[in-house]
Amino acid sequence: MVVATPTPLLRRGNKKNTAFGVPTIDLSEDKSKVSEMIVKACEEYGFFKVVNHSVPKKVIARMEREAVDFFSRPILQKQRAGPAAPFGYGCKNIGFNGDKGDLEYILLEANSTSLSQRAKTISNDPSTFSSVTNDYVSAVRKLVCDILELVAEGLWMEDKFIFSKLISDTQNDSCFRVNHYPPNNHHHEEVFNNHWDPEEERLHISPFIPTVGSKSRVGFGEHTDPQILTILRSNDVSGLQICSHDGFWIPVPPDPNEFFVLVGDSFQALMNGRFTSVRHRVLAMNSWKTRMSMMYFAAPALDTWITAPPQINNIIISTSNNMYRPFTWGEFKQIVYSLRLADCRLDYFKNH
Ligand code: GA4
Repeated sequence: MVVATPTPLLRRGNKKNTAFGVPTIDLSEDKSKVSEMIVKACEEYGFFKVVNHSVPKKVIARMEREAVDFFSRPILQKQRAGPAAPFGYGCKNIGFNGDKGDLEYILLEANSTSLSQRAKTISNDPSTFSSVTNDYVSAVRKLVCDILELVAEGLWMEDKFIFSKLISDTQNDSCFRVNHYPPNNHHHEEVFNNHWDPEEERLHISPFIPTVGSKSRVGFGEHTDPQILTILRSNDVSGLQICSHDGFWIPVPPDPNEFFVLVGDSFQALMNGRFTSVRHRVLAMNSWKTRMSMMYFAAPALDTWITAPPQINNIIISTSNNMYRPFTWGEFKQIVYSLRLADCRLDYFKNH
């Protein structure tokens, strides 16, 4: 069990290490301290930022360049890599059940064989695209594994690899996504986004969303990620917001040099509710610049059982029963794709 310490584990509000209360974890600090801080952040927010990670700047910059290059192409060329069903190029349509967002994206399986196939439809130089993407994905997969090992240590688990082995497994079902949000001005839309459908305009303004003038639109509607962990990196354009446990939307200032980590539904289930997945969304605020973000969604193999290991239940004194019935990642994915973006998918697996 993590022993409560008198010093605050998350330096919230500390100007140097946090902004707007986003918990920030310095991976170069003392390991036992870092592991406790990560556990705390997963419990309190399901979200944190990591600094001093080991992903080389070059690997990030190359990936960014490939993605910028792709999105700058004419729509007809981009559509050759689509539709995203679920993998490939997608524009405005999210999933299969009518969700829409003010964005275009590429969604890729994060394994090298399918990547090199897909790359042929994405780039004029597919071997460069797939090697750059592979380098990026391998580096962030390593980051996920490091973080999952720190979580296991922070929880005093006997097996340090209990979570990370789900992702280092060669059969892992992780995916990689690059989202591209048009700037929030109509002139640009006409020029850059000539496939814009004005009839859908009404979908972009919701009464629940604080508007900046009348111009704030939903880039990516609120949802939780179904996987175990997500590693997000964006350029310097804002838009991401996370929902706190008490229901407040917190804007996350972008930081192109660092990574944000999001707890997904599967981690919530693996932790028997001790961690909760973070609801988040992207609003197209009054920015004149294009936001681009890349996410690695870390998921286990399809036949992996998602259920709290016995040691987890031993350390959660208050809940000795499983909150969710055991399910495989494959089974969960099926439910995920049958529902809408904003739905609470884990509710379908709740034990009553
Ligand atoms: C949200 C997290 C990932 O981006 C994603 C998304 C997926 C998709 O775009 O195809 C989903 C969405 C995400 C959750 C609900 C379903 C599936 C769209 C959708 C409406 C790739 C994922 O795994 O789940």
